[in-house]
Amino acid sequence: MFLNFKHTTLDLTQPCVMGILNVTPDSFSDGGRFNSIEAALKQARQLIADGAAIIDIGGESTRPGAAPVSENEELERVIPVIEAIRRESDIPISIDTSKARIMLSAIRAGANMINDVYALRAEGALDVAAQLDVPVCLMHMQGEPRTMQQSPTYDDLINNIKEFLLSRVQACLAAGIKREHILLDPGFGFGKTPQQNLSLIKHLNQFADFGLPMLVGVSRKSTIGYILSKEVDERIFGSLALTTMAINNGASIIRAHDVAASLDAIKICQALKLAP
Ligand code: 7PM
Repeated sequence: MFLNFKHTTLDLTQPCVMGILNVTPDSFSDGGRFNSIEAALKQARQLIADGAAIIDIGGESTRPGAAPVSENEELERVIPVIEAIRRESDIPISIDTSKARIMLSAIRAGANMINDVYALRAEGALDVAAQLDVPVCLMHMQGEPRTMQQSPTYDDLINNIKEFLLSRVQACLAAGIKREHILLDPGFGFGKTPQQNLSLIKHLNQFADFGLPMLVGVSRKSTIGYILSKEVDERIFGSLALTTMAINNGASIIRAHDVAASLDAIKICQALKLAP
């Protein structure tokens, strides 16, 4: 399977890592705008050096529990960083947003794909994504980021998520988005209990029925903290264990903070798969 960006192609025959670049006021010591752009750029260089195939830039409008961010604020956070990375690298950049205007501006500024935890359900998002003609990742989420962890319920977890993803794929196709541009994500951590999150990874191969590449984000998430009783900065080994399972069950792209470590895990999975 291949993912076609405007100027490059990503070979998904072997799984790859999408490195996370958070561009939020608290993710970098905020000594003014220039400093925060410089800090983000430095982080991006590290992700690239570590072997990221894609950089995912998010201005935190979609984070679980996060207060909504205004459109202008999100633009001011994200666009200068995209431009700065583009000045020195051709690495595919993904914009993590649910807002149509951010998608449009980000792609104009040099981003190459859309990563939307809201699966293009926000006003105007479907049409803008179709117009932009770039790859889109459709993620499953039950409820809204602010409240989704309160009491997630499903009558059949895997099938409910499959039905949702199928309906979003159909909406995308009807809007004119190319099938080759669609990626699916079951939404680990988005409106699911720890048990439900684990089921997702265990049964991930069921989402392969769509024949579309799967993206999975488990990196440092609270389900790992729940199992291991560890704080967010101590979850790297737990993240790698889940990454291994996700890869074995068919994931093509792993969205992660710890790119070098994730890539090692992926390479071991691949080597094992090819072993006699
Ligand atoms: C707080 C809680 C801050 C959770 C940030 C997060 C995914 C995503 C995120 C994912 C896709 C994080 C999450 N998670 N996009 N954006 N898939 N496609 O851990 O799992 O970064 S935000």
